[in-house]
Amino acid sequence: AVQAAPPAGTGPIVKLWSWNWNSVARECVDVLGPAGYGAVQVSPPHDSMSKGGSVWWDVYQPARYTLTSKFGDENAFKNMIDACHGAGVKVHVDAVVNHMTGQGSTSYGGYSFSKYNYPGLYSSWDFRNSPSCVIDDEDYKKNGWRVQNCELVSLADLDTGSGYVRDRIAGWLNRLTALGVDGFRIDAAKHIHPDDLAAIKAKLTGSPYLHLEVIYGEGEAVQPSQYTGIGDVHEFVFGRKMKEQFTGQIKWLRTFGESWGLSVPADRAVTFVDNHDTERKDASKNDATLNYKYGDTYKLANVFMLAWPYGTPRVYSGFTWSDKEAGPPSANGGFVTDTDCGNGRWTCFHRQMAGMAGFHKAVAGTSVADWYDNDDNVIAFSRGNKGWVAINNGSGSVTRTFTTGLPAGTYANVAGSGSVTVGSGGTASVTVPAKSAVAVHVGGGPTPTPTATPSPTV
Ligand code: LAG
Ligand code: CA
Repeated sequence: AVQAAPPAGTGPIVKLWSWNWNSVARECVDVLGPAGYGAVQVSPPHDSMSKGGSVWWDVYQPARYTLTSKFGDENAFKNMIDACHGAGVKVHVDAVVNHMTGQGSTSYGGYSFSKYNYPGLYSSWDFRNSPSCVIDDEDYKKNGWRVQNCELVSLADLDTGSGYVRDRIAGWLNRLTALGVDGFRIDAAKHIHPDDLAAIKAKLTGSPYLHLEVIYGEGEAVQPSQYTGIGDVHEFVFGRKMKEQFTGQIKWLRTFGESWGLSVPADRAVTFVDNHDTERKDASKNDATLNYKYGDTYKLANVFMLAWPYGTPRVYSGFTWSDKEAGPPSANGGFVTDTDCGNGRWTCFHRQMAGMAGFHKAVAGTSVADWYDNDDNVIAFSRGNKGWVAINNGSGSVTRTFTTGLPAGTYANVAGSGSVTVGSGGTASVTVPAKSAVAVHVGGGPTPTPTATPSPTV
């Protein structure tokens, strides 16, 4: 199979994490398609061990490759794909293929299994368990073999060197492709040897877009660069840098790029401010990221991600939490209930970024120009003659005349409300309130109705 890179002008990925299939289907039609999101990444759809809805992480323990999960059945899954495709949105599936379960014996499909025994699918000899070993923290720096062949948090590690196992994994992914799935996020890709992953990829039908979760760690034995020949790779340094900058001074972002020590080149990177793992990290840890609890700071970091040219951005949208283990809203023994963006249980953060999804799509292929900063926490830049953005991460409102690079006209602020009027010289007087952003692009959003006294503010 050939790696299909997203074509220029494709909208960003949105990860609707822990959403059920019916809710994703509705969101594709109502919000994602109209906003210009290019793809939606959904949670693992396989049958998994079940903790009755009390935790979120049960779905990272596959029990069987059937579409019987807490997010809905095969019909709901298929309907979701059709609805999303109808709205112009591709569907990416979270593929958990490094391992099976580490505990328990109840699945959402009501099937019996144990750690190294999955009737009809895998038996003891399909795992690297004689003797079994568990990955230790020190292995990451010292022993790449153990990172890929021992158990990740005691989860039964599949022998991905075996032809039988590779066939089962490829068969599962190909079934999803046959149902219309367009791409896969490969869970724990760092724990699968690149040769094994390449061999599985060679058995895939069609050309699904692959993005691999290979978490960068300084000086580690397994590096993202070992995987960029197989698919795009998740850029974990990006989120760490966003936290550092947006809790400091954002003027430094002027030079943001590979020279900052990012772990994946721009044309191979999937960038994100946070994901379901990093949002739960203790804030004191150096791999912790911003998350929805940071409010406007989080929002501004996402605006920057969607406005700055680096990789394929992915907006994250999960459920609200205080207990790090707690599962999504559910009923009837753990089945995830329909998303309600108004009940406070879901962040629905991607809706706040809907306008910026369109911005990202509109400015594809253009370069950064017209940089401005106030030597502190306000920045602005244009993207060719297609778009312009100002980000105020400071505590006071800023009003000034900016060079926008845009043709004269009035544009809707897709990062907030109000509009910007650009004069014939490409300049505009704009007010950017504290902790907010103004973003405008050619062809984006409805042209706002001019008011009696055209106000060039937000
Ligand atoms: C991932 N990427 O590589 C996922 O993004 C991450 O969320 C998964 O961990 C992990 N790899 C395995 O797919 C999550 C939780 C773990 C949880 C695991 C399996 O962060 O805490 O482990 O899913 O459900 C749990 C218990 C462990 C236990 C393990 C096996 O927390 O204490 O050892 O289950 O029984
Ligand atoms: Ca492995």
